[in-house]
Amino acid sequence: MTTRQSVGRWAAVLAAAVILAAPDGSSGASNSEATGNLTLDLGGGVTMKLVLIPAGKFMMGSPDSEQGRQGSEGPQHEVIITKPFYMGVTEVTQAQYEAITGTNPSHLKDATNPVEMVSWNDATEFCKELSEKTRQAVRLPTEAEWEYACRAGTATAFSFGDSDSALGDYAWYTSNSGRTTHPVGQKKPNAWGLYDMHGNVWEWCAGLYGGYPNDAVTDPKGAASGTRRVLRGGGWFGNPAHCRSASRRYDSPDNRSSRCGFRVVVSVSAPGL
Ligand SMILES: [Ca+2]
Repeated sequence: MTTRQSVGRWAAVLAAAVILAAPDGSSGASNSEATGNLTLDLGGGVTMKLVLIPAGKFMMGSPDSEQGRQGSEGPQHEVIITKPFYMGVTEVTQAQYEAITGTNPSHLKDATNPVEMVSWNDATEFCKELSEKTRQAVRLPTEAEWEYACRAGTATAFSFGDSDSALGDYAWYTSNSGRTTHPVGQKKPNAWGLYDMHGNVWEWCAGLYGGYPNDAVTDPKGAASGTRRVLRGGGWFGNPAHCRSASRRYDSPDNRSSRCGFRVVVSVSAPGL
C-alpha cells in the first residue's frame, strides 16, 4: 500500500470513528473531524486537547554536522510511522494530573504548569487510569513518535530552523526560564500545533533507551532490552543543545525530578489495519 493510499484509508476510518463516537458522548472523549482534534474529559471541568498526527516517515536522529550533537543521536535512519495518532498539544499539567490521580507531586506548583516529580512508572500509571476513564487507548509516545511529532516535517536542529537564536520564542530553557517551569502553551507551537516540545520539562517516552539501528525501521518501539527509559526535548534547566529535536537522554523508570514530565498520545483504533 502506498503512503497516500494508507492515509486515505485512515481518513475513512477516522470519519467512521467520529460517527460512532457521536451519538451519546459517553466515552469521555469527543472528536472533531474538521480540525483533527480530540478532547478528553478528565472530570471536574478539566479537559485535555490532543491533535491528530498523520502517518508518514522521517529521518530520526541528527547528522554528524549538527551543532551540539551527541553520538547517541546517530546513526540517522529512516523511520516509517504507519498509523496516525493523537498527541497532547501540551505537556500534562498539574491540574490534569490531579484530576486523574488525586495528587499533585510537583515541586514547582501551579495548576497550569506541567506536572513534574513524576517517574516513568507514574506517567505510565496515569495513562492507564486515563484510558479507563475515557475508554481511549492513552499511552506515552514512543521515542520515534515523539521525535516525528517534534520535527513536524522539518529536518533541522529545531522545528523552527537550525539556529537557536529564536529558541526563546518556542521554549522555556535555561536562559529564559528563571529556573522554574511555566504554564504550558505560552510559547509558539510547532507546525503541527504542539507546544513546548522544546523545553519546559523533559518528556518521558514509552520505550527502552538504546542504540539506533543503521537501516530503516517501521514503527520502532525502542530497545529490545535494558531498563532505562527515554526522555526528550530539554527543559527549564536545559541548554539549547538539549532542546534540539534529536536530543535524547534517559533515566531509571522510578526516578522523579522537577525537570521531567510527560505528554500523552492516544492510539487511533482501526481493527483489521
Ligand atoms: Ca517539553
